[in-house]
Amino acid sequence: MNHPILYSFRRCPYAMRARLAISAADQKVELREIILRNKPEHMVEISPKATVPVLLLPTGEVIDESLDIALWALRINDPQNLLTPPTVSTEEMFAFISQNDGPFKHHLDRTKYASRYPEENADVNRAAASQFLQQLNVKLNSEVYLFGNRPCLADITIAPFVRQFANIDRTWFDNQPWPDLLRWLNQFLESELFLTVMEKHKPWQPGDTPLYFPLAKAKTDQ
Ligand SMILES: N[C@@H](CCC(=O)N[C@@H](CS)C(=O)NCC(=O)O)C(=O)O
Repeated sequence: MNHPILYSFRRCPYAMRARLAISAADQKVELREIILRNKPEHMVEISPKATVPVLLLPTGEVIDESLDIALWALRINDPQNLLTPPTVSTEEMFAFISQNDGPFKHHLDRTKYASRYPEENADVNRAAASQFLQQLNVKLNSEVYLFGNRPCLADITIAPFVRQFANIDRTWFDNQPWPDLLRWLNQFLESELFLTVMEKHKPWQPGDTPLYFPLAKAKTDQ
């Protein structure tokens, strides 16, 4: 095994975050697209908690938390300085990302999957999630990106979750008083980095020819 293996699911915001960082760091991995209801045995064997993304390194080490995968990639190569935001310390950036992964994701799930949480009020959760989005909008009033005039890890790790929230009801989302958030989200959705990591691939099956990422495009162009 020459390259790390990444188990991923295209639409999962955590897996997107891992692919975005791996792509920004230009680290070559074998990409194995999965279906959540039919996970590959090998993936579950190496990571029994069975969430995506999962990265298996050639050393045998398994990294199965999306932020840790992002850090693994960017600590090898970080040409855009995503780990060093212009206006805050790296620690402050991570504290902010944890607000996304904690309370915002909590309210996002209870808005998006309201029927799974019958005891919860979807409107209350939508309002709570919106408070976090208002905070992002305020940051983006004065800066192009969350922490300055260039993107950092917070932008690429939070944007997939804002996208997921926006897609619950895009018309409602687009009509909220957060123009700078909309500008930032749309810019992300149109970026080459995002479009590259959202290319569609068939689910992996044992014995398949390896599909390399992020070089998949260059490969098909040959
Ligand atoms: N904390 C994990 C969360 C990953 C996660 O929850 N991924 C979801 C998909 S978006 C998953 O795999 N869920 C398992 C399932 O649905 O079976 C990370 O950051 O990697």
